Amino acid sequence: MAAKKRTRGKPRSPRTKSEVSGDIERLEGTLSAPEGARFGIVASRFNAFVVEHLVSGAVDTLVRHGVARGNITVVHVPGAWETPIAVARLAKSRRFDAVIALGAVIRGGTPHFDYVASEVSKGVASVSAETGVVVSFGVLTTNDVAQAVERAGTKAGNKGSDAAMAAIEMVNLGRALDDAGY
Ligand code: INI
Repeated sequence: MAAKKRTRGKPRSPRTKSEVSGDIERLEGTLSAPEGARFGIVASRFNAFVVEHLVSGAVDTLVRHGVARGNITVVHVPGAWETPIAVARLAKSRRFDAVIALGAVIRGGTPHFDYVASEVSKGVASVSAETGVVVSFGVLTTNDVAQAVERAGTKAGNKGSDAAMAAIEMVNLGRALDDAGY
C-alpha cells in the first residue's frame, strides 16, 4: 500500500526517517538541527555546581547537531520549584520550538525534596500538554550528590545533553507529523 499522501509538499530539511513496511507507516524525528528552530533552556541556580554541567551538555549537544548559538536562549530561575512558570512563559510566547528544563533536586533529610521534585515534574509536563510545545525534562531527582554528579557529565552521561537530543528529535517529529497532516 502506498505511503499516506503528504499534504504540505516536500519537507524543508531531512528531519524525518519515514519508512513504510507493508501497511505500516513509521515516522521518527531525526537528530539534525531543525531548520530555523529556536530552543529555550530553563536552568535552576539551586545546586548550580551540577546544573551548569547540564546546561553545558545541552548547549553543546544543540550546537553539535547544527543549532545556531543565536537560536538558543538560557533563562535562569532560583530553584526547580520556579522552573514551570518560566517554561510556561517561553512556551506560551510561541517563539520557541522547544523548551528544555534543567535542574537538580537532591534528596535531603526532610520531605522538602518530595514536594519540589513532584511539583517540577508535574508543572513541566502540564506546560507541554497545555501548549503543545515540545518540553523536554532534564531535571535530575537523585538520592544524593554523587548520583547527581554521575548524571551531569560523568559516568552516567549527561542528562542535559539527553534532554537536548530529545528536544531536537521531537521538533523534527512534530514537523514530520505536520507534513503528514496529523
Ligand atoms: N531546589 C532545587 O532546584 N533543588 C533542590 O534540591 C532543592 N531543595 O532540595 O531544597 C530546591 N529547593 C528550592 C526550591 O526549588 C525553591 O527555589 C525554593 O523553595 C523557593 O521557592
